[in-house]
Amino acid sequence: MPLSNQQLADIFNDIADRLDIQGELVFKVRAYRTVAENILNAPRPIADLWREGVLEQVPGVGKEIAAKIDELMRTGRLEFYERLRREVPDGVAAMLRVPNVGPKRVKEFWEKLGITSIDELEAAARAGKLRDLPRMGEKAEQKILAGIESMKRRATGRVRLGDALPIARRIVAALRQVPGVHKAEYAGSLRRGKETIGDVDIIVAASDPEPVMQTFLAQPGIAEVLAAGETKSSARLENGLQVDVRVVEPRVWGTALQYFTGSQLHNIKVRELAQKKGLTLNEYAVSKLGGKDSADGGETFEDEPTLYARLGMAYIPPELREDRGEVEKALELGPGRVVMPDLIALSDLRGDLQMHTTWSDGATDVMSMARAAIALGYEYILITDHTAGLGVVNGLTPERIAEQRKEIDRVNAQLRKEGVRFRVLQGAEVEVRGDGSLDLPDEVLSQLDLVQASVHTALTQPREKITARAIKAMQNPHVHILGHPSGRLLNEREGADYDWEALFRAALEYRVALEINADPSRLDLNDVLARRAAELGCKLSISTDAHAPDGLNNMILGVLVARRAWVTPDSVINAWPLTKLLKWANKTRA
Ligand code: DGT
Ligand code: CA
Ligand code: CA
Ligand code: ZN
Repeated sequence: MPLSNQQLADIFNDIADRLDIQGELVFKVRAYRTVAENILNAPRPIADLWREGVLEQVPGVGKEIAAKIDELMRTGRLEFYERLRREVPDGVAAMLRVPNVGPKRVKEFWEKLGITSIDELEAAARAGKLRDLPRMGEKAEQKILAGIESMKRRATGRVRLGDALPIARRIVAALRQVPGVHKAEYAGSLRRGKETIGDVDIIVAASDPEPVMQTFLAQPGIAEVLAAGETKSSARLENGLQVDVRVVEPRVWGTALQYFTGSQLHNIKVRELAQKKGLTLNEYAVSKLGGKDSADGGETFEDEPTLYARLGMAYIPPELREDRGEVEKALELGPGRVVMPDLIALSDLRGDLQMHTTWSDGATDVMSMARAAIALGYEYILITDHTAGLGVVNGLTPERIAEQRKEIDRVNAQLRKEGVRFRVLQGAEVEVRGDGSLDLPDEVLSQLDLVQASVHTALTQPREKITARAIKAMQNPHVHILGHPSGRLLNEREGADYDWEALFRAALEYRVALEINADPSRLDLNDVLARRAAELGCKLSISTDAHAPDGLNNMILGVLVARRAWVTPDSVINAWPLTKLLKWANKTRA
């Protein structure tokens, strides 16, 4: 198969990119770009010119490049290019696609900070590690972050929950400050805690919409105003996220919030039920079917619980409103009750069981993570640095695990001296190798308080193989948690194709907890899988995978996933008191 003009152009552009990152002379880099451009514009297939021996007819193609095209056409590969790809890794070259990031910056990120992928770049920007580089600063760092978010949105048109939530909270907080505003809330998929968000829907209760709209349209980060109406405005933010703001009268708050929270399927189900009771329902009111227009006759509701009660239903938390059985349940329970009253909440969590420190690829030491966790009100944390097998800088070896234990002991002793009731536990995020074996020996694993095993590589193995691999890892009696089970990255990469039912049954049998990883790019297990796992009786852990103290704040994202999965605190191991957790960890296994 001869290469197409497009394929050739892509290769030469890629060569130019990588040479550029290496700091190659400008004219050399430009020569490759020019050739790529001319190949794309060539009126005939380059393969034909090659067969005819007239490659040099293409403008910019001299002896050297003709030889390269010849090698590519003959062998399908180019030694020069293969070497360049080894020298400049794919992830490094990929960073050029980030807006406001050019070859000079890529070179610096790579050489000075060891960053080799867009994900690492994103993490570094979030951790504030880019700002101190030459010609950077905080503003440039923020721009790069917004650029990455917008790239990730472009893939699906949807923004990750973790990217939308802080923005929506900031805008809602600003709107609540506006004089005359009774209530303001984000609704839609964001209020339901969905893993990705199409757009943000904000509802405001106020008698005078004008100052609300003024404040909204003056928010920082707005790239474009899409609509500026009296009671509804829309804007597109710099990261591509669209935000709609609607102002309603305070007396219709309950119906409006319910309507715009959705989901659409949930609302359809609720409306059908209302109709069976002879009622109609819209964003303003509940009215008698066949009666007068709701505007002049309907019954209004100032909050959601009274609205659901009027329809003969228990209150339904927003995260459950997906028409996955919640409406039936609400009818069964009836007015005045709550569906899943014991649904897990952020305040139920007593610790965080996945985080990284400078012992592997984290940003800070053990004590810094401990202090941040104490400030969040936790009772314990599990430090889970990477093992050496993943090839991250600094992966843990058995020797370094012993050294780390000493540091953790020192931290615990110091906290005890200060009278702080808090325990740092030692764990590790152990690599599950391609064959399901772990990259630390059992005698080392047995010394850790809790062990998390994670599959990071060869996620595309066929279903049977990867399922058997994860199950084999779980069979190791020292493994307690399977980390980010699917390995998916939101908007970026599909997860592994497991036989989930088999995986969950194995988790149950070998008493391994499955993680809901709260990292904004993971949320893994997802809501549907986590619900099934919990239903089968599997234990879960909800953890942030923080690589810096700030990352611990992502816990809410995992909690939202767990709530969408109908999870209660009894099945979440880090909602348990420390003594119960350790007792469970020390279980002897047959
Ligand atoms: P998204 O933005 O795609 O992540 O999902 P949602 O659920 O936020 O949907 P969106 O923004 O289109 O609409 C917000 C809510 O408005 C939706 O969840 C339910 C409510 N709604 C009620 N009836 C309708 C309808 O007929 N069409 C649409 N689009 N939304 C409706
Ligand atoms: Ca929406
Ligand atoms: Ca919307
Ligand atoms: Zn991991």
